[in-house]
Amino acid sequence: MKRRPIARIADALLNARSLLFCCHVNPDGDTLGSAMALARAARLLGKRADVGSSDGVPDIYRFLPERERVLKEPQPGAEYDLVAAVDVDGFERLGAFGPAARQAPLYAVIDHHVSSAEEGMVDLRACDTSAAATAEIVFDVLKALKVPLDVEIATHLMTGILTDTGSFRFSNVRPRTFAIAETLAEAGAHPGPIFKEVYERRPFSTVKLLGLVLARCRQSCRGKVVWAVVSRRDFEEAGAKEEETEGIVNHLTTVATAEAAVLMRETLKGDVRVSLRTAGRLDAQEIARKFGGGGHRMAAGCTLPGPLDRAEAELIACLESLAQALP
Ligand SMILES: [Mn+2]
Repeated sequence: MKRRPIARIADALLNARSLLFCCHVNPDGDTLGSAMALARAARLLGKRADVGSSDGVPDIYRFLPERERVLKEPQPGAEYDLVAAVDVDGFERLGAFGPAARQAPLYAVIDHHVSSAEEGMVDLRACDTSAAATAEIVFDVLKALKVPLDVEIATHLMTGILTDTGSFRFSNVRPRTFAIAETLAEAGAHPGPIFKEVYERRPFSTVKLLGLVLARCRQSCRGKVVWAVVSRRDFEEAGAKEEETEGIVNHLTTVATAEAAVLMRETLKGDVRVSLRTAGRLDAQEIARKFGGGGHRMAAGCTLPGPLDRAEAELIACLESLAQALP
């Protein structure tokens, strides 16, 4: 991306003494890895830096070197010169850290999503929707800061890129993604062991849940819409936690006819978290936005009020009408 926003963010980080890097709710490898890499870099520069993740660190990301320093809620009395939202734009997606971001003397956004709101609230913005992962943008920021790329920082960034690109398979991968990955691998972060940590050290319950959910997957519009739901009963039967639905939607996208693939899961609070993927003809981000969410053209998310069956009916009807209109 352009030099200017990167240089401005780098200057702001250098001028701050106390920093907070915030992840989005329902955190993924990119938001966690990017925020942790920034916090570690800031500390290497002699600053005080925290990572805020309202929903904590899912078990599959427990191997990340900085996980111990992640806060689930703001520490009482903590004050920051700079708060940055990482891989997210919008205070309400920062969970418990939304107020800290709102009140920050300087509020920055480092992100690769289509930006949503709060234009006037953001002091500094390094956003590039062509980046496969926010970790790619963070890589440029760290380069501008001249922070040495140690194996820990490289591992965080490689995790962000690996998980946001479906292990270098998705259409968001660009030549530069490999160039950055090359540098990260040279610094000691090989994608193989990271893949193993994230995807192949599952508890039995994750596989059990996958089976229960896939066994009940449904389709309509001659296979253009494919979906599955995860109810509280499924979580109980499998003995699984909320975060263990991660990746299930990617099985639905493998259906050849699918223009839209959806996984809906009932949360403990009773609302319905939606993961939406499209084959590219339908705009996932636009659809998610109708329901108050956001994301990218081919991958997006939103939350609907429960109960599950009503949310399912509403969302699928919307997708069916869009899918039917396709030539
Ligand atoms: Mn991301």
